[in-house]
Amino acid sequence: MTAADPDDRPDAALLAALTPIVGGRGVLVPGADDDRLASYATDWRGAYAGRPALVVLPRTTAEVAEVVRACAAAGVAVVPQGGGTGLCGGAVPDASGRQVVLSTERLRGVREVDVANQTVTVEAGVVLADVQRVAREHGLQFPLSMGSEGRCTVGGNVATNAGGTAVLRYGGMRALTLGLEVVLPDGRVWEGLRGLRKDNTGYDLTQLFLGSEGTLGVVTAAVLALHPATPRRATAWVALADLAAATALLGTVRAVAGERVTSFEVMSAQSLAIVLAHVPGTRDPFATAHPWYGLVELADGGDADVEGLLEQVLQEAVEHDQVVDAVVASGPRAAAVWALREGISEAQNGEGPSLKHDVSVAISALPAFVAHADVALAEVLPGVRVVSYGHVGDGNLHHNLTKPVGWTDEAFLAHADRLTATVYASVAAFGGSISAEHGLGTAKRDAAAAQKSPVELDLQRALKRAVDPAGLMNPGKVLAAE
Ligand code: FAD
Ligand code: 2HG
Ligand code: ZN
Repeated sequence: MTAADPDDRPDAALLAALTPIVGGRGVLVPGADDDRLASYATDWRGAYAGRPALVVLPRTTAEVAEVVRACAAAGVAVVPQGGGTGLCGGAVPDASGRQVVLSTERLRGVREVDVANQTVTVEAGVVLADVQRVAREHGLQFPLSMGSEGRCTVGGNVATNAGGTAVLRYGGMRALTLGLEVVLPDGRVWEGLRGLRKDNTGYDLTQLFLGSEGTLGVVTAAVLALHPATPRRATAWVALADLAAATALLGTVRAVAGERVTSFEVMSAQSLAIVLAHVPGTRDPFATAHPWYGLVELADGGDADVEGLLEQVLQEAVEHDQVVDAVVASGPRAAAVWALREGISEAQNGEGPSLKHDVSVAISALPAFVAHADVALAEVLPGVRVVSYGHVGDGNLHHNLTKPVGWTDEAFLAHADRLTATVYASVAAFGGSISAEHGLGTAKRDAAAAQKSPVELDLQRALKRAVDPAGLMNPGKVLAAE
């Protein structure tokens, strides 16, 4: 984008309408503010890029409502944006230069902590790690946890129905969100900030906005469910002969440790190799390589001996040939094995483009799914590196692909569509989903539509039309613009 490009000149009438609402410092204008504007035109990973007409930074729900109303009056589309860590292009404007990016970065208030009700009410721009910190300060925890937690926001978490590494025990954002405040596409505010765990008064509007990816309105605040703190933790890093061993081990862990199982993650040998190559300070806990690795975490808030419980799990697992080797870690050593797991996403960027496939199948079908997909992928592109890892306790793998060694990015990307179609065909063969936790954005919109029945698509389009008849709220995301 350059200041000289006439297409980049902002709509003067819209600018004049928005500036009094948010103040001069609350609007970024192409040309004048190009340096600051650039980061709002792309996602954090740099995988998607667009051209905003303007970037607006409201400070309150009332300002968000006025901004949305002004945009609706001008017939201008609004793209809600949180931390920009979404992996499907949902927060990025299109290339038209006519969409307004509405950033929630100045909506950072913690409105209320209700310790007895175990809830916190926060504004949409609060960063996930800050919600976790606030909960800790009150002797509680907010268990949503993921590699992007230092940047992603509550609004983004709600809008993508984010998952992460503790879904097995606590559920994802759907389970953790009790109420919402949302600015609707016409600028009206739906005030649904109820911290109720039971509320059967008709259609569940809160859940309607979970996973709606900014296409039904701008989430401005949320009531989140907190949980008792679980300071006692025990973490194991295990070597596995294959993925079937992982699913068998999951059964053992659950049988022995019950609800204390917080995380059950896996990563393939290829995933560990790229972490060791690209993440400084990491090292392989074992002397030799193994086909798969697992990370198991137990946690308790009382005085349960979780380390003893984990030892018992591992003993049973060894007896049943479910693990080849294992280390139990605590303190900094536990943090070191978590770094191996959390580092994969970033490490994969170090190997060039990552074809991301955030898929789920039934846990029992995971080994057969991977075998099926990998045979087919090797036929499409011999040497393609499958960086498979994820939340096996939820049946969710990130079956990502990296270029063959020595290939250029361009040569690899020429095969991208066929490779992705191959993974999706395997997902369909096993009755799975092509988006387990990241959403659709623009990246998976059409592939998801192709797998839905006409009835399901009709219902989804009808919902969109009912809430956003003018089609101005993040158009083209989740569903193709009509
Ligand atoms: P953005 O990227 O800004 O936006 C995402 C979508 O939400 C867009 O469609 C946007 O329009 C919409 N949106 C944002 N804010 C609002 C709002 N206030 N109102 C309405 N719509 C809004 N995801 C997981 O589920 N599990 C993981 O384990 C995980 N790990 C990750 C690790 C890394 C290293 C990275 C880079 C990403 C990871 N993600 C993961 C993806 C991402 O962090 C989540 O999707 C997160 O919820 C996005 O939050 P955000 O604030 O960055 O949203
Ligand atoms: C994870 O589980 C995230 O690490 C990111 O969901 C996955 O980058 C990815 O593909
Ligand atoms: Zn994930």
